[in-house]
Amino acid sequence: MTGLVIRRYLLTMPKEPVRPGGGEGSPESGNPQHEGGVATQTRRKVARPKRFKVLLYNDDYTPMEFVVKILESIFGKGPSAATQIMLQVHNAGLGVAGVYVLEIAETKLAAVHRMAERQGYPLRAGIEKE
Ligand code: TYC
Repeated sequence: MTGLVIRRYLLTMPKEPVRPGGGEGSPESGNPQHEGGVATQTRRKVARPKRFKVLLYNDDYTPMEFVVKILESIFGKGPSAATQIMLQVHNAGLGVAGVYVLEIAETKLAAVHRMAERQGYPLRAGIEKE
């Protein structure tokens, strides 16, 4: 895919340097520029969004069925995956409910806390950078 795009850029490169400070050929746009007749390609780095794990922690009071329900309703897990993750948390002390970009992870975390508080369960959850 990238190879095709670069080849296309080379075919469509302007003969003259582009206007200073912008336009399609500026470094910001990621398009090619001419420099003394030599084709150069300036490519901006595309930021790969950092990802964050939403973790669930074990406790002695939150019912297993409730944790499964949280994993299904907030994290979109099917019954089998939800049960596996719940058991992982129950047995190992913590487990990963899902991995998301920060804003989504924070929203899911808030949803977990809200649901647990409403029912009066001490379920703990947190976010950790992947
Ligand atoms: N340990 C709880 C119980 O035995 C179940 C549980 C699982 C609680 C996962 C919290 O994140 C949790 N009822």
